[in-house]
Amino acid sequence: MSGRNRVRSYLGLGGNLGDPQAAMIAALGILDANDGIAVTRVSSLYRTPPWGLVDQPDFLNAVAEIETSLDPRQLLDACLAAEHTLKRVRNERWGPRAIDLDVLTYADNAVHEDGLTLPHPRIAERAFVLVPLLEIAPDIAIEGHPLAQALGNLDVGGIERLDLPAEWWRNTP
Ligand code: A4P
Ligand code: MG
Repeated sequence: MSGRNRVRSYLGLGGNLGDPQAAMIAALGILDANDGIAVTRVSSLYRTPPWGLVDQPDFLNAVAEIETSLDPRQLLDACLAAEHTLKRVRNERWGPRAIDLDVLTYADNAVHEDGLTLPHPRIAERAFVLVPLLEIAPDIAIEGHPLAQALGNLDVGGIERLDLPAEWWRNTP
């Protein structure tokens, strides 16, 4: 990726069907192989109670920091293509899935377009996003509001950090 126009962005990863850890490793490998994306850091992996539709298995969640030369729409499309490659079955809203990739932030950009909202509108409501995000970006703010403050309003009960090697997400050849 060229050094010009590199933008820092954070991606949320989640899944609760099949082997979500393997699906996340594969998804990060697909994204990092994109000429316009470099995965620079990934949080620990967390086991999290289901949010929204609660009668489903626990999720695994993580957050990745990337640098990208793609524009926001191209980045979303790359995430959707990676999900598709990993054969995510799209059915119920908030229902079970093998891999879900959300674009959380794209520098400080605010985007309100058909099919793309940035920053992701529900970051501050979701401990399963905030806990891994604050692990790798403790000072991150949205529209001037530090996200660390939002965590105080959320229930983090049941969220468990998995004891894995720091580079758990690297694709082994
Ligand atoms: N879309 C718009 N903005 C964005 C963005 N910033 N990033 C559009 C990603 N997508 C964005 O997404 C539907 C459409 O949203 C996309 O095609 C894109 O055009 P989706 O992922 O198919 O929809 P969804 O997942 O069914 O709904 P939603 O509201 O995105 O749900 P989430 O946020 O994905 O939540 N509990 C735990 N513990 N952990 C989880 O990971 N995940 C969900 C799903 C529910 N409960 C969970 C977890
Ligand atoms: Mg989603």
